[in-house]
Amino acid sequence: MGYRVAIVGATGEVGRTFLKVLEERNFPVDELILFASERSEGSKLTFKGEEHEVRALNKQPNFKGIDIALFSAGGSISKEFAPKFAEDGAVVVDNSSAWRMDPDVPLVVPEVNPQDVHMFDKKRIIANPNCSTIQMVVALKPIYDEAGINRVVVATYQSVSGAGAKAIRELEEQTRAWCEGRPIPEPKHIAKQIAFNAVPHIDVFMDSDYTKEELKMLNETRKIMHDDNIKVSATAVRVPVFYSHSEAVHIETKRAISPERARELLSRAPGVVVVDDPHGGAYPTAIDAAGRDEVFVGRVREDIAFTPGLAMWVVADNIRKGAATNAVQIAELLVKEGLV
Ligand code: 11C
Repeated sequence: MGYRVAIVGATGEVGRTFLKVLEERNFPVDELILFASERSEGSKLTFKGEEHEVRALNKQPNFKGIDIALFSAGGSISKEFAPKFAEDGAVVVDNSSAWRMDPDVPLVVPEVNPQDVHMFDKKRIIANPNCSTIQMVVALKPIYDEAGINRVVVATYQSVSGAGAKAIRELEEQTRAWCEGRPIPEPKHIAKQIAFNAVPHIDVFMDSDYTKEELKMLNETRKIMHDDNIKVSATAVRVPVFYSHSEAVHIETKRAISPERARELLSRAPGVVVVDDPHGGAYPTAIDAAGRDEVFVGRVREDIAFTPGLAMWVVADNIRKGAATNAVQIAELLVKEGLV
């Protein structure tokens, strides 16, 4: 049996990747209904060799007959439309930050807290975490289970695709201008020039002087791990990379764990690939992870500053595992558990 699947925000970076991932993983789709803004109405996207026309979300009288709706159209669209889809019978998997901290909405990474999908019934909405959180918790989970975790200090190196297609074009245009000896155009979508730069400013600054992106890494990790005692101090940095976020993660564990044991646990962990032979030149980079669904971990070593502790380097495709793939995995869990 297949499902009637809707995609909201179908023409965006994540929306298009939903289509690819559903096709690649052969998700049982009986009917696909694509929604976007009025601007994209009538445009066509291909799924399994067939063209599907995009409908304007705001012109639909109702959303009846949809089993699963995958949303990636920004927080305000999710706030307004996710409850409408849910009321009309769909289970919504939402990629925005709109519902993540709602106590009645589970926040799920299938490799970490798959059991939480069962708690979707109050609102019929399941939230997909932020990309930088997803890849970090997938790598933390086996360490947490073995040795416990008190605190994490993380610096991120985030690709421009996290800020959408316009930011990808901004990096392209600035780079082209520099190569052609022209003045670099003023930044519009990233706070400062991103070509040949590193910008420690993702999302808005909060009263604590951390950014919202950085606080998501704290709050979402606590919710996913069901542990309000974990401390996460993040510095989120945009770098001139198109796809994949990289993270330098430093962990204070509760009990000692050797790098060898951590590597062994990580290599057995679902969704993780260990690439760790630094003297032989093997460690993951953003380019290796782009287009892949796994979380890549390398540079596992004893942390010098935290005792007991570990340091590691974690890389994943932010549009795939950090967004579309994780959401489709949630939909797969719903099917497997008989919840749709
Ligand atoms: C970025 N992590 O790289 C952000 C994008 O809360 O879903 C995703 C923001 C979010 O800019």
